[in-house]
This record gives sequence, structure tokens and C-alpha cells, in this order.
Amino acid sequence: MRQAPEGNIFGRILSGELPSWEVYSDDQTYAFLDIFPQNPGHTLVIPRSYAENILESSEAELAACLATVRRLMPAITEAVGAKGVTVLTNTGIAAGQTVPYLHFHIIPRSTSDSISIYNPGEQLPDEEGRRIQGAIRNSLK
Ligand code: DGP
Repeated sequence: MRQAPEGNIFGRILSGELPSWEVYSDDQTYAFLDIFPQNPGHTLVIPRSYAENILESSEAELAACLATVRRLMPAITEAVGAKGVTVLTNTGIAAGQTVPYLHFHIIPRSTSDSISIYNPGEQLPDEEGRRIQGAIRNSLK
């Protein structure tokens, strides 16, 4: 089990040094309410074994996190009367990651809320699409 760097806020929550509104816990994951909820019921799921982000977590640890996310989604939805749920994880400061400890946001949604991290851009030109497609396929080799 990897330990979070000293002072890491979610590491301190996991160790019980800082309080949190725990909603679920098992031997691999821990889930608690976000202190700055975007909607009522906004929950964070973290692995007990430290990883800064999704890329540093093992497939087994990610599977455990997603199993917890999946388990909590209907419970949270029912609890707050949400109509939908957004699940996301920010990776890197540029993406809005403020806490360097892998966490999955579970954000209950309603059709009338104004949350949007998805702002569609201009339609992708065919040539640029082919260029990016080729670059990604090359990176995967
Ligand atoms: P992100 O921006 O993706 O790194 O999300 C970090 C989230 O963590 C953000 O929604 C606020 C939440 N958060 C930050 N500090 C605390 C804390 O001390 N307790 C709890 N419960 N949530 C926190």
C-alpha cells in the first residue's frame, strides 16, 4: 500500500488526521463528500494506495475505484433525487487537478444545473482529424 506524501490533504483524510464526511469505505477505496460540492451529494472516491493521478495507479486499483463509483452512483442519485451523474477525474494542473491524489468525482446532475466542463468547439476539419488520428495511432505503437 503506497502512502501519500506527508501533508497531502487526502492522505491526511485517509489516515483520519483530518475529518471527512465518509460515505463508503472498503479495503481498497474510500469515499467522502466533496467539501466544495458542485451539486448536493458531490462525492470523491480515492484509492487507499496512493497515486498522484490515474496514470500512476495500477489497473487493479483503478478497477476497485470504479467498482466503488459504480456502487455509489445509484445510492447517491437516489439520496439526492438527481436525474443523472457526471463521473470525472482531473489529471494535471492544466486540467483543473488541485489535489495531487487520484480522485474520481461523482457529481449528481439535473437538467437545469449549469455545470459544464464540456464546451463543444468548432467542427474538426477532415485533414486535421486525419493528422491527429495518425499521431495518436503512432503514439500507441
Ligand atoms: P480537483 O480539482 O479535481 O483536484 O478536485 C479536488 C476536490 O477536492 C475539490 O472539488 C474540492 C475537494 N477538496 C479539497 N480539499 C478538501 C478537503 O479538505 N475535504 C474534502 N472533503 N474535499 C476537499
